[in-house]
Amino acid sequence: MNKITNKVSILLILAGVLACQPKGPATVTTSDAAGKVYVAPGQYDEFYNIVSGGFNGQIGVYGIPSGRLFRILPVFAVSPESGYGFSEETKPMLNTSHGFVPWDDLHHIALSTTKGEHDGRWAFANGNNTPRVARVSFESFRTEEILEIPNSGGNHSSPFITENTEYLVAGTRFSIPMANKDVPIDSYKENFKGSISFIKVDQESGRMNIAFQLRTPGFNYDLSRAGKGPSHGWFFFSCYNTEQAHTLLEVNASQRDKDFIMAINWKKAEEYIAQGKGRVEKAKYAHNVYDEKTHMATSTIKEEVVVLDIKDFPDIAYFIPCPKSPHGCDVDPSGEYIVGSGKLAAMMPVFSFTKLQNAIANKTYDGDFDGIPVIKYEAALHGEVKKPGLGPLHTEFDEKGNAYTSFFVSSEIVKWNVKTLEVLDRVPTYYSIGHLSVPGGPTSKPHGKYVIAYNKITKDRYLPTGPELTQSAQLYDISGDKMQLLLDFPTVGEPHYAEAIPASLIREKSRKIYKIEENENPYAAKGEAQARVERKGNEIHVYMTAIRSHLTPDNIEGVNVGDEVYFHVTNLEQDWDVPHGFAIKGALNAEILIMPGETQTLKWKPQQPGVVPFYCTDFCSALHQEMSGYIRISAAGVKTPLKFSTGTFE
Ligand code: RUQ
Ligand code: CUA
Repeated sequence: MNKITNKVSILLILAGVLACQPKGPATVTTSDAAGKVYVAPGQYDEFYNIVSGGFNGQIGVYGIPSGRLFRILPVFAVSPESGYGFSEETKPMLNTSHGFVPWDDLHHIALSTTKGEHDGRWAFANGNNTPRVARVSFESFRTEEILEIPNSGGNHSSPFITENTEYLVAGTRFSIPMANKDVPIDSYKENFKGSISFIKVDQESGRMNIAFQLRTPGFNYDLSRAGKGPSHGWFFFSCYNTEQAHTLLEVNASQRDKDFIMAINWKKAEEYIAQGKGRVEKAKYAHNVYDEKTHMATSTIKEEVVVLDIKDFPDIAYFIPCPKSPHGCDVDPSGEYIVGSGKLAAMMPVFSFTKLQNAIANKTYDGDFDGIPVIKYEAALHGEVKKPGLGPLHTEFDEKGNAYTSFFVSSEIVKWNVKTLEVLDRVPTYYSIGHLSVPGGPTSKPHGKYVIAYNKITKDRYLPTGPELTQSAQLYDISGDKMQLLLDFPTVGEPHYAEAIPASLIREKSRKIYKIEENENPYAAKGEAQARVERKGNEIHVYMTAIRSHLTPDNIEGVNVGDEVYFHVTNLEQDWDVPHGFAIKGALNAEILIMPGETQTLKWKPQQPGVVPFYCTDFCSALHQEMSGYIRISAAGVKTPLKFSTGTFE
């Protein structure tokens, strides 16, 4: 669209908004909706939407209500945009006990909270396939830490967070034999176990470590939520495949009428750990940390975890029966109600935390499973939402006592009242919604206003792009009695969970530059006077600086085929939004992008003699095209003297 038609359509939209000023209830026209999502040029969005990228291993950052994409944050995937996972400094972030794993499947986002409310410190996310959790800083919008989770086979019920970010949990989706035991698959019932890790978060630095693991019965742990308010100190997990099938789960894991929600008293578990009752087990897992001062990541392999077997500690765990193959397991803002969403059930049970506590006190049990008490269904039940829809998955909440549940099979969002359990409204989604998000929806204090649907299928909603169509989100206004569809917006990757947070909690603290005098990277050149080239055996270290619009040094000679060349590029700029890039022909990894004040390193192995150009890849000034240089490569054994310079020219 050219600028003129663009202007015309904006005017039409605005005219439309004016033309349908409040004329009675809820008749919605397109232009009314357009007015609600229109963020005029130069204006900001009200919310950040932090959206998982699913199989791309990244996080997308969008604005709400506009749906504009601001940034793709690489987490469990290498990034061709920033060089994350390609530069020498960031490669260790993707190290695991299996080695370098450059691609994972990211499902869930958990934003840090204090007293149950968003605090804008960090976002956490799970690597589902090679079990890991990550922490992203809201100052730098970068992945600062990745912790591998041992004894896990699919890190799906992860990460979920306690009220004050004391712990994240990471529960295994698939049970496995612990300690890599080689056993027959059909010995599932006797040999396979579940595992739930409690990851302690340091309140200052955000650093994560596995405080303890719970050993749990062998079935599947799908999703989770922490208690809050009165239920703070508890965690709830949806469990399926309590049939303990190990083949054709689509049939064999759907036999029982009810599976479970597992209620965990983590404060009790914490006490047992403090009393030294945990047993130390060997395990191997990587802990990777990115240091903002050295601009470098390090990877450490850890060797042990502390384990509590829940069957040996009778007051840690209880099972609540929940019909049929529950997926979402969500706790309302008051902390009193726990919603179970049985994918195959025709109603949705809502459990009461108070009733659960009474049932435990009175031992209103229905036998046990593997030694863990099973609470009588009715004893913990607040009530059932009758005939809400087909295939309930996830529930979020607003600030007015309403719940919003996604229904995959009937492709809709259903609004209902948490106390009365009455269905209030329903809207179609296009198509097959998975997760949904109300800003602040999982916290004690929802911000409300919108619900966003993250759909699994888009079919005919957008211009086609071959066999793979864009993934998509949809924004609905929930400020009135009826939900109103406002906007479709494409997402990058497959969105699973997402959270939305007021921009005001993050915007002001966004980092602009790294101070050059605080740069502790050992390969930094903190001024052009420090730029140099050094040979150490067959390693060539180029300490290079970048500032508009030249690289120093930009002429290098005396390098041979067989050498390994490390370009350590320091960006000397101290201005916001002036990264420089670096690329050299034949680099087998990638390019790098260096933020103001930062040092990043690209490794390059010349393979033949000649003169090779390198240049800046980020259009940084009118003379960006001039920001380039040459390196001369001599054949192996040729003694060309080592020489470097900038600016000598006759
Ligand atoms: S899941 S679509 Cu991986 Cu969170 Cu429910
Ligand atoms: Cu620096 Cu272009």
